[in-house]
Amino acid sequence: MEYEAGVNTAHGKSKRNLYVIAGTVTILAFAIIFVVVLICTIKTEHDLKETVMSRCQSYVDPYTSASSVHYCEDIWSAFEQAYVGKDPCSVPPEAYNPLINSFQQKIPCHKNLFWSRTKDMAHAFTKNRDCLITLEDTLVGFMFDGLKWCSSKGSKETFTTDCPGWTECPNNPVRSFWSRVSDNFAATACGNVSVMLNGSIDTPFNPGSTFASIEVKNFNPAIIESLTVLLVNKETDRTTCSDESLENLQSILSSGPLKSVSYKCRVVQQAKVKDCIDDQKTLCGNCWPETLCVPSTRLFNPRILLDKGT
Ligand code: NGD
Repeated sequence: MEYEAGVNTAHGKSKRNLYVIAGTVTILAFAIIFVVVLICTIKTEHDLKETVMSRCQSYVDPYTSASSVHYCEDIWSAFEQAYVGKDPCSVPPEAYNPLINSFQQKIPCHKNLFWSRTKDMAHAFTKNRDCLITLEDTLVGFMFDGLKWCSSKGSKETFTTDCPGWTECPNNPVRSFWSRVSDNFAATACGNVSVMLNGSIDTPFNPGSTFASIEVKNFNPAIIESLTVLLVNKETDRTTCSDESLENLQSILSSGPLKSVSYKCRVVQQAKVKDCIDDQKTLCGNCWPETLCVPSTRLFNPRILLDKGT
């Protein structure tokens, strides 16, 4: 009997121990998950701000003796106002108006290069050449290119994962950002501007693209003189300036409010663009003859034209 009682007590104790261990493990697991989620949440917000701030400072620093930290902090605050605490499908392009108004960067006339389905080529070109400038070479484009962000209704946080995709809902924070800054880049473009289009796809001028649906629509005919299409063809491509989609672009320009904007089109071999990227002795104007491009000298640097908005 005594033996049995001893066995029962020992059995009871080990059962209790098991419960205690299981309970502790469960609590620990929840605590670890909670800490990991907390760190991830703080880290994503911190990572985005850190990336954006360091891009901003690296852009602004070489051209100012004052600290760029406050300048970039102000831009970051104006940016956050657009989407923090909002449903990630209810952020319209106008939500970025405070960002647009938080600073100014004047792009000299004849420099704007728009692109559609030619991002890498356009950027490789402007990285080595000062004669043209894409949106992503301007401060606001440079700060946010390739990044993702969103928040949620009533939240104070910024997330960089599980944000709506480009086509998931039109008024998502990233798409609306690019719509608003593209609109501004186009609306302020002056003189002879260019667009690099892709001759390897069926519709180089695609009505659904940001270039067609936002940038062209926001051209200001009072300040834009001409648009030159640089139609980039690979060796085997046979796309010409008579492509139907380009004729549509031409007719958009020749009728309606943009009729004072003259239209030009050049077929440019991809290999020629690559030569121009690699060999900087070729003058910009010779990369696609007859383009109204000034020689590749450091006539200006857009960065020094940064100014605080009023
Ligand atoms: O269906 C899509 C999609 N469409 C566009 N994009 C898409 N992403 C998806 N996941 N799904 C995004 O827009 C993607 O990041 C592309 O790299 C980018 C540009 O799309 P593209 O090549 O079709 O060209 P767009 O004409 O729509 O817009 C380019 C012009 C150019 O003159 C810039 O001044 O509009 C300005 N931009 C717009 C959108 C995004 C720049 C960007 C950018 N830097 O990410």
